[in-house]
Amino acid sequence: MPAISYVIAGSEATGGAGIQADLRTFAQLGVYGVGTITCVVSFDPGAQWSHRFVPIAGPVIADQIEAATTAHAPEVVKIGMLGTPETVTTVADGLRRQSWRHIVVDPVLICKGQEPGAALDTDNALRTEILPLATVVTPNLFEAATLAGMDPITTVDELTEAARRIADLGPRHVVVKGGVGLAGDDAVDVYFDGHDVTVLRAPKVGDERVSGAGCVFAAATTAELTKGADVIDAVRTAKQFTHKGIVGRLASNAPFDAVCQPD
Ligand code: PXL
Repeated sequence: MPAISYVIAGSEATGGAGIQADLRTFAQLGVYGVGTITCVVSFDPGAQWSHRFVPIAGPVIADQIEAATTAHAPEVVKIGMLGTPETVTTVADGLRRQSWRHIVVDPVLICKGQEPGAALDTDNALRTEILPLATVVTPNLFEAATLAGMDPITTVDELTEAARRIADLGPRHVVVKGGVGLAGDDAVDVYFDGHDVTVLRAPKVGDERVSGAGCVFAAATTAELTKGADVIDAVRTAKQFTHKGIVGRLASNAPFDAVCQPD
């Protein structure tokens, strides 16, 4: 029987990020992917590719969670974009219905199509309702600064302090991704397991953000945890996998490249 990885996330219609990237990553890493859709993001080619965002109704999300978790017995789940406070509550309720070996949370905080006040409510709901359930959380620089309340973060020491503060919100394992936003030649991530800090480095590939990198990193971590890896090993594999996907990036008619694994 194949190992099953479950993802609860948004659809991103160009296919580079969101649940499309998650399910592709699961397949590439050899686990059977099951997905629940929380919202639909369709960039608008007629308006500078700005975000168009449509949430899925709460009861429809709850039905999907019921179907997925009743048909299968997933032990490891990834949480991606949720998008509204109502969705956060629906997903938190769904997660609490069973026990999990791991809940990996990619704390996708903003969507440019959303009105700022609504986005803040979603951020707060994520912090209070989802982060306490997480075993692993993978914020990028911006998300870490917001969650840790320490904007801006400009050094590895500050990245480490942010990881400690985010661990205080509940998750046992925190990976803060410096990415291209932190100065230097390397993409630096800080992993904190509640006791020890490990700094992970890989050479930066250019200095443009590549769409889907955060989704792929958290999905790869989820797949590796599903297969039985320790968190630090899962994170190391995910970083290598994401690095390869950034090198193999896919250009399109959209003004951003997307992570793409080489054949
Ligand atoms: O990469 C973050 C992200 C996650 N999930 C969805 C998205 C995006 C960015 O656009 O649309 C659905």
